[in-house]
Amino acid sequence: MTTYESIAILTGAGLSAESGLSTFRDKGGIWSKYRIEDVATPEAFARDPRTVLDFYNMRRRRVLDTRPNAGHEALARLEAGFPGTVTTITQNVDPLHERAGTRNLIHMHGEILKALCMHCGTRRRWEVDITVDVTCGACGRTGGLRPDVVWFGEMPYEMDRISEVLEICDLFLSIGTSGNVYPAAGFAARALAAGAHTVELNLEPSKQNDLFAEAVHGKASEVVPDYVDRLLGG
Ligand code: BV8
Repeated sequence: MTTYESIAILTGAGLSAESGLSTFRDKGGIWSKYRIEDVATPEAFARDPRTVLDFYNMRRRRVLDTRPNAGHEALARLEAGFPGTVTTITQNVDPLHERAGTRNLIHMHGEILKALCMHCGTRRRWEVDITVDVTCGACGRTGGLRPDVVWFGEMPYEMDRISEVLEICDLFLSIGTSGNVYPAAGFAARALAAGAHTVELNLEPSKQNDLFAEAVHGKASEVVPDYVDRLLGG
């Protein structure tokens, strides 16, 4: 196995599927039950905050007692045992990477267990339902609290830091993502252009699959631990 110095990992909803969290575009996925325009844009929140808040309240309740699976645990083991740097960039808003022990983590689409006040910009940990009449503890105003997640049409978080990571990585792993949502879907091309070895670990080929030098298709709880064992010389 080549010795790498800097590993960039992109994860998506497929990594959390075996922890019981729905993916978005698989059969029966979230976008087969809800329209993005109704629940995952700032315009939807302005037009009908109750529907948007209920959508995230339902998903937040689901993550409260969800456990990481062997895929998350293998990535935490990789970060702990790899001699170079490992940066995990997740599209997921669930806390499963942290619960597995990953530390060097970028939640580019935000976190469902945090709330953001649209009036004063305060962010805080938030594990209960958000309703339109909740008052912000910082500014005292109501009606402005939303889940701290990045909606369609909003700029993902920490894009400058992500660009640096993609620029210097020599191994790029894409795990559990269909490669539909930008800018995340463009990361494989950027890693490839920077000279990285690109690997897809996914149930099936993603939209970006021709950008990967290597692909292992299967369940994350199986293919990710196997690949991490190979990287750690197991
Ligand atoms: C931006 C947080 C610009 C919320 C999410 C038209 C109008 C507006 C925007 C656009 C437009 N056209 C294009 C865009 C850009 C848009 C976009 O990409 N749209 C797509 C639909 C075409 N992107 C944006 O709007 C982004 N912002 O562009 O801002 C800007 C510029 C300057 C200034 C200001 C703004 C923001 C996008 C972020 C949206 N938020 N999530 C929430 O979670 O509710 S995106 C959402 O999709 C989730 O984060 C999800 O993770 C992400 C990506 O989906 P995947 O993770 O890939 O999940 P999916 O179900 O698709 O696939 C699962 C995969 O796993 C499958 O391949 C499956 O085979 C595999 N799998 C399943 N089970 C397993 C498995 N693999 C392994 N093991 C298993 N067991």
